[in-house]
Amino acid sequence: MKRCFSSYVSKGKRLMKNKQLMAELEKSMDDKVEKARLMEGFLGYIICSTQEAVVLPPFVAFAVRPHPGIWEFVKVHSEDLSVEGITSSEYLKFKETIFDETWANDENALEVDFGAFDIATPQLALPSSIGSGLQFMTRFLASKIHDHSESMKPLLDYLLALNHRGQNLLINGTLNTVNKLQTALLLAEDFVSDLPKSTPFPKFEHRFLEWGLEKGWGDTAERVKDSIHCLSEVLQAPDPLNMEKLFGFIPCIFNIVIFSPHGYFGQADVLGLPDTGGQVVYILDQVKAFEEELLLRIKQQGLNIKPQILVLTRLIPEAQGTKCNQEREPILNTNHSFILRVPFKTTEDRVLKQWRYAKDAAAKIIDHMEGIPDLIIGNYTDGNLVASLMASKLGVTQATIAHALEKTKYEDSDIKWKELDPKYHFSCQFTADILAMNTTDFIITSTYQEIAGSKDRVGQYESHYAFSLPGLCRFVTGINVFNPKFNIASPGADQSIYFPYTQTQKRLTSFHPEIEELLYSKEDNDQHLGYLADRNKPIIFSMARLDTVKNITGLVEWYGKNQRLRELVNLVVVAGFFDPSKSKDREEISEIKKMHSLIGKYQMKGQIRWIAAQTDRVRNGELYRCIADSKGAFVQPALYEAFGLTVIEAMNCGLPTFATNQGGPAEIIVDGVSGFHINPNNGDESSNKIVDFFEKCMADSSYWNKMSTAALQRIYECYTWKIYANKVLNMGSTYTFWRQLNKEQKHAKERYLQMLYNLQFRNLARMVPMAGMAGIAGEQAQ
Ligand code: UDP
Ligand code: LCN
Repeated sequence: MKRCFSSYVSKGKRLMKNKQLMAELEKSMDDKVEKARLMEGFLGYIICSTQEAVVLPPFVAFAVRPHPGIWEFVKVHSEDLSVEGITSSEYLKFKETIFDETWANDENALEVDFGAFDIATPQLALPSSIGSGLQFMTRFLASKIHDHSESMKPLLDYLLALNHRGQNLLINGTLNTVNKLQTALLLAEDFVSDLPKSTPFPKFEHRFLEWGLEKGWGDTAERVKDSIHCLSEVLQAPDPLNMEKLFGFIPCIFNIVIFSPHGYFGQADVLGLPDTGGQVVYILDQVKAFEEELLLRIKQQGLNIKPQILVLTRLIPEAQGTKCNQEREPILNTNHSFILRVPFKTTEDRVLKQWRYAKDAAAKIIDHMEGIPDLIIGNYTDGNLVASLMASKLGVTQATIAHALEKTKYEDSDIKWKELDPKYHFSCQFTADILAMNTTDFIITSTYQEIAGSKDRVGQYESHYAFSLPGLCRFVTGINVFNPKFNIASPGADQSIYFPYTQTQKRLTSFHPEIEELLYSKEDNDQHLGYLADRNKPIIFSMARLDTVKNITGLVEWYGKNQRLRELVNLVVVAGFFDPSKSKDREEISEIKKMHSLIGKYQMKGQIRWIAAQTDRVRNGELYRCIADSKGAFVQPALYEAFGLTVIEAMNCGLPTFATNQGGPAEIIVDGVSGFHINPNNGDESSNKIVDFFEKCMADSSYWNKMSTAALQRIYECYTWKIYANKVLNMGSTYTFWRQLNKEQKHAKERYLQMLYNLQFRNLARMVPMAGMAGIAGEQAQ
């Protein structure tokens, strides 16, 4: 160990990642038995569990991550090997010393610690529970209002405050004590028990009013009785099951605002434009799911209320032929949901006024909804920041979403922010992210890995736990992933578009001639390149934006190199377009060139079909199914994928799917059961796994069907919009109650956040050059 530590410090001060630490540890030990013993020892354990270390001779400071979400900081003296625990602040100072020594030694450097405000907030303890915030919160709330009737008062206040446009719901002001409420519930339950189950609520509404009970309990006597009984149980002795049920039927959310200001947000002709990938698909599908669920709940609550959902985005005057210059647009396949576009306005000297967008948007929303919303949801940095400003100002419950955060995309993006700022404005972006994460009442994520990563990979949110922007701010606690505000609610795919290939009655056969042309015609044109000589072979299919990270060129190369695979199947990819001179994106240009060169290098003509980006989702649905008809498979080879909508679209169509083990897809698919994981960093292993599957299918014709059915089963159990909408609406009502219960602490934290926003963020935003406005919107998402 001494040899190892002396090699660590021999090169002077530096930052070392786990791989380097392990490599030097290996080099310092030649005896195998000794090595095994040392690895099991305390220092061996520290090194193995370390994400990164700071070498400041004679010390080495370690950021140890023994489990997802759990961080410990220690420093080791390289000569006597003494170990001492240090705080996150001390560790960050060590790290800063490498990049900005003056700042690291400045006693007045700005340190922000949001952990200081979380003393009264219950925290999860088990890494495996991270992301199950709602479940935990329900249990916590049940215990919090458990002991005596005085502790029930916040629940009573919450119920008394329920209303829609001034009309009381569930109870009115006459039931102003817990005892009075309990008595009324008892009388009402007795009364409804004697009625036929299907008696509609209006038939006995007048009796309820006599007892101080209002609308909202249910549409029939049976449902009303059930709801009343549930509340009585909670008031008698709260338990998590009844609490969960209670927050599932309480009528508290009718109007939702969703912010997604960046990029081109539209319903047609936008897929493929900067920043318009899965994000737009996700929001439009989410709106439809919310509306359906709200309508169902409202009906079951016995109410006659129209829900309203607004997606707030930016109005783009030069809309490039899209509808992004229209102020209001109804959302297709919904009855009460709209896109509302508000421009980014500047003052005469062309400076974007702080608050201006949030203020303009608030006025439009209130005008459209004729009141304030019940829930505000932000998306990505800018959307989450505006949502935070507005939710704090209006006192409304807030949620944030950001399936892909920027910080983990670039190594050391925090500590090296000064280098990257001219291009990416990370100082501004990370500060905004931290403000939003701490302001919001709950955070909706798509998978566990998004929050807390995996055993070896740090989660996207987790990377905001302790970090430093030297010269600017040291976040000693940015956000803690054990906070119960974190929730996993995975998206689904629109099942009216992505349905199984076996549902022959629903199949969109009118698209078949076009799809036939797209897949099999022999001539090249601006829609497709290359051809498939043997159309009897199954097709392996992929579809993605032509970004480096999507690794479509990786898949093409794996295929090119694997003769066995080439003999068994054809390859079809939908990605980007063919003429590099038509792209403005450096990455895309290089990927286009790489595609051409790979097709030439491996002489793949006759086996590969490259199709240009496709914007018609409905036809794409049928395309997935036609691939299933060929008894093919979908392959998602990304180097990293936050969630991966194409994976669940393919699975919804009954297409066996191979997807990257880096990111969300690793959770969506259970390897070997509902699909397969592939390692994007090991092409040979991945392409052989695909061949093995097709060989097995040839030997056993039922195997393909088995995998297809298992993919569908996985989707129906875990990845539908119905499950999503139900979960998120329950979060809305539960966290609204928690906001009320936690009022004082939330208020104190809000004041601290306001200070950071005003004194720090606004100055940073002011420094972003005006000409880059479109650039910021364009570069930060996805
Ligand atoms: N998509 C499309 N045409 C294309 C490429 C992608 O319609 O040429 C759709 C795809 O079906 C999916 C979305 O765009 O709905 C991509 O979402 P995903 O989560 O896979 O990746 P993202 O683009 O968001 O990184
Ligand atoms: C952003 C991504 O990077 C994808 O992985 C997701 O599927 C998409 O958003 C929708 O959430």
